[in-house]
Amino acid sequence: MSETHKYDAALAADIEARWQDYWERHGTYETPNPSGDLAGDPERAARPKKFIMDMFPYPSGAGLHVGHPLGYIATDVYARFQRMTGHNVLHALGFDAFGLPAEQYAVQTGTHPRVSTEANIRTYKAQLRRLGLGHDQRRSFATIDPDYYRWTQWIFLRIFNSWYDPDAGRARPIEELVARFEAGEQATPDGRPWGELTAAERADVLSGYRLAYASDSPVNWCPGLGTVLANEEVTADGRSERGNFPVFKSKLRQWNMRITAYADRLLDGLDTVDWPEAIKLQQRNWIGRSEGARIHFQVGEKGDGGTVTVFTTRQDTLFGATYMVLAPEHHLIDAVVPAAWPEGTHAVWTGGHATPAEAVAAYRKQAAAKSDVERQAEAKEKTGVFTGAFAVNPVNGERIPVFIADYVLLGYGTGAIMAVPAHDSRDFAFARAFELPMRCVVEPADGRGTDPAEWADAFDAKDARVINSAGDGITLDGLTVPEAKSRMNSWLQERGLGEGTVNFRLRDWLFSRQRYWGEPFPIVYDEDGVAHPLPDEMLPLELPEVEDYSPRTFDPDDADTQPETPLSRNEEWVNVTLDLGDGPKRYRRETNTMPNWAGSCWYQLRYLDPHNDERLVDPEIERYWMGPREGMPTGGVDLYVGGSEHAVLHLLYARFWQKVLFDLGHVSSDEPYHKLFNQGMIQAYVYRDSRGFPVPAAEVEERDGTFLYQGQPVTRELGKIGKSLKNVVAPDEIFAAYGADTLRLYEMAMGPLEVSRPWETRAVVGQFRLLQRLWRNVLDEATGEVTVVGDEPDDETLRAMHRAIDGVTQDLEQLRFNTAIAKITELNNHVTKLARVPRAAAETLVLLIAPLAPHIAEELWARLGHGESVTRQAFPVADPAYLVAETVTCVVQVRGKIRARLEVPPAVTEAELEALALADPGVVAALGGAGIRKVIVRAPKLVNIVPA
Ligand code: ANZ
Repeated sequence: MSETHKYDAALAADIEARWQDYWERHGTYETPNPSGDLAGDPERAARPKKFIMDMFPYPSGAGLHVGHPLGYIATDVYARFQRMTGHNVLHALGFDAFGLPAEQYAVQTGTHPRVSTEANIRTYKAQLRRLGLGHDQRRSFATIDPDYYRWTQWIFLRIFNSWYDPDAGRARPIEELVARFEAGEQATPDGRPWGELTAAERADVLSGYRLAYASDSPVNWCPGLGTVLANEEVTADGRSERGNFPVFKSKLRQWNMRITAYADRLLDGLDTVDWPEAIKLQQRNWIGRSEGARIHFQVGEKGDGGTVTVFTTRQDTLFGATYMVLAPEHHLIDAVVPAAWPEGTHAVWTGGHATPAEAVAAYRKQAAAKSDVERQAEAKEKTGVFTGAFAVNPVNGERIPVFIADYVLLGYGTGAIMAVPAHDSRDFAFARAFELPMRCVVEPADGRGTDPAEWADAFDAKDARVINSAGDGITLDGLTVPEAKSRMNSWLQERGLGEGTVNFRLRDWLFSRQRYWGEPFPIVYDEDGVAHPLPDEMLPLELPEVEDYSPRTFDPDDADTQPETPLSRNEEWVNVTLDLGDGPKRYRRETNTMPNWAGSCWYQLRYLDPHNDERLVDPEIERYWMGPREGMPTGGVDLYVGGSEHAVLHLLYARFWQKVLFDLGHVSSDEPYHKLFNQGMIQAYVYRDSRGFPVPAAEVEERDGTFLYQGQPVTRELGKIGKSLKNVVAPDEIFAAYGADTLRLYEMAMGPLEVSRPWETRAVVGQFRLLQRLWRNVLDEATGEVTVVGDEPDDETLRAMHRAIDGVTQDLEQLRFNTAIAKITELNNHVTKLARVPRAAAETLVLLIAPLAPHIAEELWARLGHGESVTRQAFPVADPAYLVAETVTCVVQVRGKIRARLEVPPAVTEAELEALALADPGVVAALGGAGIRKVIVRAPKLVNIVPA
């Protein structure tokens, strides 16, 4: 116990430590489950519920800085408010702990990643406890716990053992597909009966359907990190998001998740969730749905080069296609390239090469060195080379030259386009550079003529009419673009020349990494290389304890390297004898590990039923906390708070897993997170010296508006908080100076939660003073005696109390913590002015501030004589009688006779009052159309009108 009774840092520390111990001892934040303890408590079981979640932390070696807890404090305040308004609240926090950063830190420091990760988790837990966060500790876990990742592996196996049935629009168990093959209801790719395929052939066929599958396709290979990466982990300029190393396309056998099967559902689901529009938009763009057509072109004189299929969103412009472009990596190129340049080949088309083969080889090499973004840049000069081959435009039989050019990407559509230079700006620029013909097929409405040779750029008005488009059995002239598209689709379809289609930008999710610190795949290979899932009883497949966990990395710029998995170095672990149902056999384990996104794809479910080792989650518990309900048809967590940087990574992956689990009947909610809220960032000042290097922010002095470090002037700007910018403020400093309640209040008061805000250590004291004033409103600092009195509050105080209750309730419900604090401050200031503080006013203040500053609220509540924790006290409810604005009665006289009484606000102005009086029907009648000589106004009580 502190010696004095003044609310200072020492007393705050003492109060906070005591209440944190109390909460822990009493399990104050433990939340029962419906099938467990709640079953015996019908009153509690009948309450409404709220599942409130944060994006869980990745515990780094540096511990928390003041920017980290912003979201955690916000959800904690909201969760406390919901408890006080009678909800069963599920609020817990686990740790995301596999992945590259932990592993890199381990490699740097030479400690095993498990050791350093667990130490980091301990530090985080202590810091979070010090903040007074009300988490249900029994529901905490880390993704690296074997009894957690056992279920990550179990889900992987469910995904592996299922396929997406497009007719049913959902995932189904793979055995149901096998049954269809066996019954002949579904044809095998080469038409042979299922029974005639070898085991390896069957495995191959199924691999083409499974939602998790291994394939040899071009992947993002990052030699600098020694691992392959998902598209989502590669920056717009073709480097690794982590480490900023070059990323190359390389053909490697890797695991993938068939997230593309869910493209439509992932789009549609966005309409059912309550998320910021900006995040929905990012997901929509990432999924990138385009409606268009596939059109087949014969290549070579008599179709002898085969068929090249293009994807276009402008099939209405097929008559304007004057050449074709393939991505330089397109697999058909080698088959179409002739031995020599055709007669009369334009000199600019050959790139100065003697043969088409030489030209193609040289160009491919040049293209391989560029990232997709560089290749697609609008402004870039268009490059390419003629393949020597021609294709036939199916709509008019025209021979058109086939080029390769890097502005066409292999990974989009079909990797081939029909070029319509008059109506596509990239094609226009290319056609100009290579002197290719252009044909206008959509009427320019802006006054320009129909000869593209005269134009400065392509013309693409989509509401215009089609021209120059009549051919064999089809005329588009005069149609609008949408009409022409649909007519073209039917024409193509009837002749087998193509069909309308929907293309997605989304690619399958590359799911294996060549790292040690991740979940091992529960997959083994037999001697024919066929992948077998481990049976559920063999889970978890634990990560072996190894000496050498370092990734093998390479020269970051050497694209020709090959990854090596650290797990492959442990021969005893890799080569095993297992009985998978047909007797003991030798197998080789998969040595890749899962990406660090795997653990966060389903963690919301683990909070629900954290110790279940029989099943993923008890269905009754899942339905109670996450199931669909009124206004939430797809169910999900009630509130999920986290940074917007996860828009297309974690949030897309987690939605995908949830949907698969939903389809397979393991959960009742089709979406994992119903309401998403992105908190802003806490930024801090960064000071730089004359060379531009950051200097320690804590040592900078301000003098007359300039900033000095060791006597030298430095510049100031706002930036992220971090070690590299030398501006870290640790929460521990603020705890020591003011305590956790002040830190919580300060972070919540800084501004609207969604807005980024600058940290200013000197401003923190403002919230400390609020708590000191509150403290003095309840008790005497000198003696520690409670000073409140039993008097009924006066009218003005009652109004102030109920206004605050009403405003704070609405603000907390809407996550407007800053304005809630402003209203509490206003009431506190009002109470400070009273000579004697009525108990009712003091208790209202304590209850209102309890979600925000729970320690001082507990202490004051106890000192006010209450035996129970404030945590589950009812939040005060505003009495509407005190919310109506005060009015006074104004008497209106005409010729000295009372003609009307008006209810007006006390602060009404003379002009307003005069206008109100003259408009009153009683006054109008009394005047009877007579003019007015004089109006005497004594606001707010009297108006006297003298008629002419
Ligand atoms: C002919 C055409 C005419 C096109 C026209 C556009 C305008 P979105 O909307 O992004 O789906 N395209 C198709 N595959 C490509 C690839 N692999 N690399 C680069 N470009 C590709 O864009 C679809 C359009 O982008 C397609 O429609 C195709 O060009 C081009 F007046 O075909 B269009």
